[in-house]
This record gives sequence, structure tokens and C-alpha cells, in this order.
Amino acid sequence: MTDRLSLDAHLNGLDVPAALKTVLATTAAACVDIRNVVSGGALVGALGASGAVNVQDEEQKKLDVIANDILTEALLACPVVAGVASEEMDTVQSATNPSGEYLVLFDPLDGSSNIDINAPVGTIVSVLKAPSATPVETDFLQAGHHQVAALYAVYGGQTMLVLTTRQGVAGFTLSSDGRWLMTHPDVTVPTHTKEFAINMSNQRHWAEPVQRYVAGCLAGADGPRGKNFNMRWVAAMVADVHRILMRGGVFLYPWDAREPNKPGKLRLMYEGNPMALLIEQAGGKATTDGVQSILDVIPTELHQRIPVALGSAAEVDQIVSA
Ligand code: FBP
Repeated sequence: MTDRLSLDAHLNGLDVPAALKTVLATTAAACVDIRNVVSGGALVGALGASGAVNVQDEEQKKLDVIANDILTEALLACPVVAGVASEEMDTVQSATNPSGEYLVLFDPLDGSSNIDINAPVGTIVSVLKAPSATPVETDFLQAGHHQVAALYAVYGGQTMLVLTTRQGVAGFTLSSDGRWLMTHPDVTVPTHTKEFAINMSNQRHWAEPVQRYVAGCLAGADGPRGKNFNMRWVAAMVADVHRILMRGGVFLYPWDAREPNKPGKLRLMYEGNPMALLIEQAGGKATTDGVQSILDVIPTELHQRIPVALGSAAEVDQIVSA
């Protein structure tokens, strides 16, 4: 078998600061630790509810807490990390590293409703420059186009890590001896697709344009689109986005009328922004409201939510014009 490029070798070859390479290597190693707990499941007491509710007012699973603790501990101990923010923590945590240069924001365990049924879950990470070594919450509120890196790990049939430092997108597969080896050197999203991902059970609550777009897909070859579509919904953004990066498609989690004051379910800082950067770096598009790119949204709150539509560029254009 030919020698595959390791993640460390890939990072060393990148034209990015050594400190950023350290942050990414630390994050990737923490994802291996999370993966080991995920794969242990009931055997390691990782299933079920933790009994707590997070700042999102969502029931925390045990694995949400375990994954958050693994990432937080590893990153705050990393000398070039100035602070972290997490879906699972009310406030940001500043490190005590005088050499801190980066802010790391994450959804430590994305797809929580999949944990107990052994369906895919993952970890989503966004990296920003820190204005100082002693950051406060407002330092984290940077638009997505300021991200210096984004990655996710998907814990599925294979364990994969997909990464961008704004020089394209590369994919790595975890080997049996615990090494991230490059298997997808140049990930690109096909421009066209016949596959959409949305939670159809919310259909009656969507705004009209989303209703029109999905109805066009469902009408298939006999309808205005003139072709048949397939539908997928893994209930883990990380897995749906991974599929789109591997073979194209679109993913939508739009505003809906169930909670009209909530812009959407997904969070901007550690779900929308990192996934939008990965998708756009791979040649796709990521819009929040059909007008603005997710990456141009100016954050106002750490845990703010946004509507999301991303994936194959030509299909996102169809959503926008629906
Ligand atoms: P968590 O990060 O709490 O898991 O929530 C986000 C998420 O699980 C996404 O990964 C997924 O796309 C979506 O929620 C599924 O929502 P729903 O259960 O409404 O289909």
C-alpha cells in the first residue's frame, strides 16, 4: 500500500503559522479521544441523558458533556489557545496562556439525537484569531469570513476528519492504529445535484419559498425541475454536510413557524460558520436567508441561531430563487 500523507505531514506542508498547526493537531487528537468514547457507547457509560439542560435549553446527553470536557481540557492546555466557546457551555472560557493566539469554538457532539441509536454523530470546530491573550466574549463575535480554519470529525462507518485552512478542503481517515491519514486530498462539491436534505416533518411550518423549492423537488421529472430528486436526512448536520462534500446535494434547516422568534435551529458560531467555510472552500454555496452568505453574518450573540441552506452551488441558487 502506498504511504499516505499523515495529518501532521499535511499541516507541516501548509503555509500557515506554526501556532495554528498546533491548534489543529490538538483538536484532531481530541477528536480521536471523543471517537474512542463514542465507539464504546453503553460499554463506557456514554449513552443516555446527563440529567442537565444546556444554555440552548436542550437536554444534554452524557456524550455531549464528555465530548465537551475532552475538547475544552485539551484546548485550554494548548499554549497557543487564548480561549474556547462551546454549544454546551453558557459562556466562553479564557485560557491562562500568555501566548494565546487563537479562539476555538465548537459543537463537541453534533447530532445528539443519534447517540443512543448508533447513528452518525460528529464534532464541528471553528478557529478565529484572538485579539488578545485574555479574550472576552465579544472577541468571539467575529463574522465567519474571519475564520482561519474550520474542521469536522464524523464518527460513522469510517471516522473521518475534514479540514480547511482557507486553501481548499482535505479529508483524512482514522487508521486502525489511531493516525489521521489523507484519503481525500482535494474535496470539491459538485455544482449540480438531485439530492436534498431537510426534515420533512416540519413542512407545514416552512415559509412559502422553502415550500415552493421542496415542492419542485418532489414534483420530480413531471414538475418544473424536469428531473427526479432523492432525499436524505441523517439528523446530524455533520453527516449531511459530509455526504454533500463527498457527492453533492443541499442541506436546509430553514426558519419555521413552530417558534417564529427563533431564526432557525442551528447555531451560527459553531455550526453555520465552520460548515459554510468548508462548503465554500470546496466550491459550494452557503446562505442564511437567500440573500446573505452565512460567512457575512455579523454575530451579536455567542449562541445565536440562523437559518441554513448550503451545498451544491447551482442548487443553492434554485433555493434562493424559489
Ligand atoms: P445538536 O448539535 O444539539 O445535535 O443539534 C443540531 C442537530 O442535531 C443537527 O446536527 C441536525 O442537522 C439537526 O439538529 C437535526 O434536527 P431535527 O432533530 O429537528 O431534525
